[in-house]
Order: sequence, then structure tokens, then C-alpha cells
Amino acid sequence: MSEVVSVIDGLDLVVALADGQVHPEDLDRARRDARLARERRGHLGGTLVLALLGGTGSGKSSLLNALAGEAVAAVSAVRPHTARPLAWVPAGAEPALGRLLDRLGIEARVTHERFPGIALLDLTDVDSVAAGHRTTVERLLPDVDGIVWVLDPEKYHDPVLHEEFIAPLADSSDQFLFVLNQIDRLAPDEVEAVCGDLTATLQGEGIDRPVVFPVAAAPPGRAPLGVEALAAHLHHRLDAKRLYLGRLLAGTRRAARALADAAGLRQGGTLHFEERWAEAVERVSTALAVSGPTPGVMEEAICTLEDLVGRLAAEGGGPFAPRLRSTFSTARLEEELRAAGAGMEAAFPPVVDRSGRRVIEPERRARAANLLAEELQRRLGAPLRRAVWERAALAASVTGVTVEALEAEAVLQRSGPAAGEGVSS
Ligand SMILES: Nc1nc2c(ncn2[C@@H]2O[C@H](COP(=O)(O)OP(=O)(O)OP(=O)(O)O)[C@@H](O)[C@H]2O)c(=O)[nH]1
Ligand SMILES: [Mg+2]
Repeated sequence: MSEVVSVIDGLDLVVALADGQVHPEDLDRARRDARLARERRGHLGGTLVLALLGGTGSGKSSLLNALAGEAVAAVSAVRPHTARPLAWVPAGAEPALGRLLDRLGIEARVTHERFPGIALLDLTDVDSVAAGHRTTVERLLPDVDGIVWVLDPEKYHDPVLHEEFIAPLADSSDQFLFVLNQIDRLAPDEVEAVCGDLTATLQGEGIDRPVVFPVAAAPPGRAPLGVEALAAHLHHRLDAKRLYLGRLLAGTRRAARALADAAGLRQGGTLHFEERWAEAVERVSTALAVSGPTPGVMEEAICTLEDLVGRLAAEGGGPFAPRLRSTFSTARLEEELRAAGAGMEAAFPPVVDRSGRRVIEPERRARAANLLAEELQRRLGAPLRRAVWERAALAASVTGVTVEALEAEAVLQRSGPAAGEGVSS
């Protein structure tokens, strides 16, 4: 499956390969796009990953079970209970999710088909983790899409939770969701009052618009309350995330395309390099082996190579053209040709007959031509091929990113929209 992370990696590769082939401003723009995508907080993949956090006994594991519609996580009246974090992950989720769980050290994983696209992490309670472990939550924030703070009517004011965790992280509150669990233990009119009080407390801590869901995940002898509304909200978040990722992928495709345009890749060209090079070298080396580096032969040889460089440059177009022409200037072509010709003359000293004509038997001539061809290959063929190859590599990586992004977009579209998938079964 094509993954968002690898598409972003692909854009990074395109940027690296385009370095030197496009204007620095074009490069900076693409670099910024890749950085913005990377800096987004949350899991870079098609699954919405939410961590359940809260004090011990607030009902995190019970909430997971209520959403799952079955007993996935162990629940107990003995505190604290959940000692090993558990991930409830959709079947067929992207490999990046597995890597995220590895990074977080969550080994216990249960797959489900209930809410495609939604993963819930049941973590150990925050208050039995010694104070100062806010860093654990801080480390979690960039990797998960959201934190569901599970509170209960007794401890929703718990200073440890508020002062140690929620208030200091108010800047990340767009990733927060609050569940007031165990509302069955309150009288109906108290639910609203407690929710209002909680909302006011959170606002006082800098969370302007806290999203609070009153829920009873495991009311004794009754069906859960408020879980459908919470599930609908999670689906809404999943849709929003997929929409965002779809735009991100399309933006990545556009950024790669823009670099390809800036490098003049759309004009094609630089195909058939090997044939053209072999043809030019054959012509040049045979003429030089037969006649030696006379001014006329040299001039014609330089023209042949100039013509090759000119055609590669013109077909490549964009900034590639002047770069190739200046790297393989006429002066350089002449210099390399002279050096290669001198080497050939030294290895196969010419014999001149009585009438002053250069004589070289066919067998020696062929060897001289081969030697010259090898020299030209080393001096000009290899660097020319490298220049053409760099361009081809850029073209290939742009195509790679485009194809991968399109595939990832198709995967997102196939799995969405998520809204409306029922929680009650
Ligand atoms: N009355 C009532 N009891 C609940 C509700 N939700 C959970 N409980 C009970 O609260 C206790 C703790 O629930 P858990 O789900 O284990 O709580 P937890 O947050 O996972 O606790 P730790 O794993 O220790 O962090 C259990 O006895 C549950 O049955 C609820 O909505 N109403
Ligand atoms: Mg638990």
C-alpha cells in the first residue's frame, strides 16, 4: 500500500535530486512543502490514532470496550488496573501504524473491523505514573492524532491531571477531546452542570473551545450511554483527516510536478544517449586514427561533439540546457580531444611514407581508434552520462512520487468517507 510517509519521503528525494537543476527559489518552495507536511502533528497515515488518557479508574478501558462493542481491554475495580498499554487497530491498517506502535512500545494489539480507519490506544493511567511524566504525553502528541481525556464525575477536577498535564499542554488542545465518563452516577440535571463546570475549568486553563462528551461507558446493568455521539465525532475527525491528507498528497504531487517543470523535464529529451554517444565517438575516433589530429579532422571532431552536446541540451531544455553547454563548452571539448589524440599518437606513433603521407595498417588503426574511443569515454562520455543520468533520476523520482501519491489518494478515497458507519450493533 502506498503510504503518505513514503510520498513525503519521495518529495524529499525529488528535492535532493533537483538541487542544482532548478532555480534555488523553486527548490525552496518544494522544500517548504515537504517540511510543512512533516511538521504536522499527528500520525502521518490514513488511520486516525487516538490515545485514551486519564486518571486510574476513570474508565479508559471501559470506554474502549464500549466503542468496540465487546470486551477488548481488561476492566477492573482494582486500581490501577491497565499495566500494559493496548492498541485497538483497524484490520489492514497502513504499515506506518505498526511502526508507530513499535515506537511507542505498545506490544499488545487487537485488530478490529468495527470502525475502519480508527485506532484507539488504551494507555496506563496518568496519575499512577509519577508526576513529571508529562514528557510521556508530550512525546505522544506529535505522533497521535488526538488524546481522549477520560474523566469521571469524582475526579474531573483532579489537580494532578489539570496542573500536570492538561493546562501545560493547552497549546495542543486542538488535539484534545474530553469524555466525562460514568454519568450514570449523576442525576440527569447534574450531568449538564458538571459538564458546564468542566468546560469552564478547561477554558480557564486556556482551552477556548473544549469538546466534552458526557458518556457512561459501563453503567452497571445498562447499555452504554452517549457512546454513539462520541463515535460519530471520531468519524467526523477521521473524515477531516482524510480530507487533509488527500490535499496534502495532491499538494505533494503538484510540488514534484512544479520541480519537474522548473527543471524542464516535461520537454523530454536525453533519451537514446548511449546510441548517440557511440555514434559520435565512432566517427571521431575513426577519423583521428586514420588521419591523426590534423586541424581539419580536429575541427570536424569538435563539431560532432558540439552537435551531440547541443542536441542533448536542446532536448533537455530548462536550466539543464545552459548548464550542460557550459560544463561541456567548446574549449573543454577541444582540450579533451587534443589530450586523447596526443595519447593515441604516443601509443601508436604515426609512420610517414616517402611522399609524406601518414601510413597505418588496418589492424593498428583499429587498435588506435579503440584506444581513442576509450579515452573519450573516460574524459567526456562518463561525465556527460552522469549529467544525463541525474536528470533521468529526477524524472524517475518525480514519476515515482506522482504514482505513489495517486495510489495513496485512491486508498484514502476507497476507505472514506467514514461517517455514518454505525456504532450500535
Ligand atoms: N458506574 C459506572 N462505572 C464505570 C463506568 N465506566 C467504568 N466503570 C467502572 O469503573 C472501574 C474502572 O474502569 P476501567 O475501565 O478499568 O478504568 P481505567 O481508566 O481503565 O483504569 P486503569 O486501567 O487503572 O487506568 C471499573 O470497575 C468499571 O466497571 C461507567 O460509565 N459507570
Ligand atoms: Mg484500564
